[in-house]
Amino acid sequence: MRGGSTQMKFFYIPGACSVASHIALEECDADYEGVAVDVFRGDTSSHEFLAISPRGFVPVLQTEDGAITENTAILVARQTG
Ligand SMILES: N[C@@H](CCC(=O)N[C@@H](CS)C(=O)NCC(=O)O)C(=O)O
Repeated sequence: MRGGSTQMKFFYIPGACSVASHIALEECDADYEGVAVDVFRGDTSSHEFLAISPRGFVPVLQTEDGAITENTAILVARQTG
């Protein structure tokens, strides 16, 4: 993971379905910061997280153009963008 002011943030739960998008980000050498979400601590129902992901789910890829949720959408966005 590398630094940078327009760096994307990727919210994931280790070992959860977000691993599909996580692998894709690594495979395409994307410039992003990984943010591990602790579901057992209640992170997915925190106000901060719900402001980013209103359904309270990972994965979320936060970009300068907004947040992308759903593995499929993230995979397509990385493939086409
Ligand atoms: N269809 C969604 C599924 C998202 C989903 O179910 N995420 C789960 C982890 S696999 C989650 O964030 N759960 C958090 C919770 O239940 O609080 C996708 O593929 O992105």
